[in-house]
Amino acid sequence: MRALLILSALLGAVFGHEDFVGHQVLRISAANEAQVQKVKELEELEHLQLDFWRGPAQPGSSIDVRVPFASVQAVKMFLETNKLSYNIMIEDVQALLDEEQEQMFAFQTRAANTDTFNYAIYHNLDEIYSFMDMLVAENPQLVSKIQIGSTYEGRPIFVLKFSTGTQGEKRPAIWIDTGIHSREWVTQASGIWFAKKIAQDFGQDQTLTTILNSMDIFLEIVTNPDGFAFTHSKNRLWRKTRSRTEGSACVGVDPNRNWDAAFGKPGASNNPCTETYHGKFANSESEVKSIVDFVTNHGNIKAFISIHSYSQLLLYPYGYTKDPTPAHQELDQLAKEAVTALSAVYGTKYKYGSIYTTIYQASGNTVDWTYDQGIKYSYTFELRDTGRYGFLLPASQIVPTAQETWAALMTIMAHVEKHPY
Ligand code: 0X9
Ligand code: ZN
Repeated sequence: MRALLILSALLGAVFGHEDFVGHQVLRISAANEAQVQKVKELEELEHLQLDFWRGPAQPGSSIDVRVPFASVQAVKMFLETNKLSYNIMIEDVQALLDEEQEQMFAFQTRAANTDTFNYAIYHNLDEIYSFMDMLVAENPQLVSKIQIGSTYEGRPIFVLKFSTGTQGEKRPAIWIDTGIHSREWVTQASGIWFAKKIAQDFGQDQTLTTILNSMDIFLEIVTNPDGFAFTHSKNRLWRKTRSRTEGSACVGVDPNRNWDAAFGKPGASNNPCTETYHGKFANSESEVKSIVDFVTNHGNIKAFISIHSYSQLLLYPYGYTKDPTPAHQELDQLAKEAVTALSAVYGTKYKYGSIYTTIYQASGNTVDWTYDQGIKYSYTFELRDTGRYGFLLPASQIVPTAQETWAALMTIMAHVEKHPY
């Protein structure tokens, strides 16, 4: 084990992994609007290189921020001076990353098939792409793989199609994507588990079989392949795409601000150096445009579910405005049923509501666009946890997270199947 650790440290040094030694994640509580403003001032101080994991949003909701070692003192001073209370959620980010790496190396073996595949550890892009090929090869009657486009760096973008229909037929369909934000690793890991679950339960589970007898399911596990590859090779905490912006040294666009729904309006940033940069124009990111083209060409998608982490939320449109959608009542009721089913599995508590009212204003986000395209059942999840580990959820929580999320997904999918529109 020691040897492995040393080896991975060496490899990290050779290949130039970004290191997070001494970085801390602080949870700040801003009780009133004035305090929220203070935190926003802190956010403006670019030299501190802060990475906001959550918020700032409404007063009362907590704010999680990763602070590089060199800024820890200054940030704590700022908070104390401004009477903002905080606690340390993660003492040393690198220590968690080392543990994560150790797990990945210790249990990693090339699986020969999807039964021996290890669902309880994190996998890299090659492993996930070969998982998809194995699943297709094992279930040729049900599963196929479609390439919907290529990334900025030239990687293929794949979607798994689960269908009992005939070729060329466009049945009403359910779309699920995971990993549009590359660092949200529990989402891609859950996507893998969902894929196996669908293949396994078809013909066994009555509800899923009924769904698949009239509808197709599309599942995009790695929605931001360049970003995901980068989280493995260079920077575990990379969120955006990897596209270059002319005139800026900063890389990447937030693929959850790049959609053509109130694009560029409040709730996104026009600064390429921020984590919520919306990009030069709507659909500038090929990872987004590929989905837009797919959805438009398909024309019969009835539910669109985009999966993120973390915070334990089930959200629906809008994010760009506080105004409720015409479908508000039904979406809210179904969200309530879905989180009830989710909680029944392991007791995990979820909140639900519109994006705007539940977290913060977010323009150009995925599900606002899909809803405005006429896809009524547009939902987005924020999976585990509520911030103890944040984006660095231990691998031991992958399978439980996927299982409970599946209960919520089944609730939504069964409702969609029963309510054609
Ligand atoms: O800021 C975001 O894009 C989302 N939070 S995250 O930590 N996953 O980046 C919130 C925006 C709306 N929520 C979802 N689309 N899940
Ligand atoms: Zn996200």
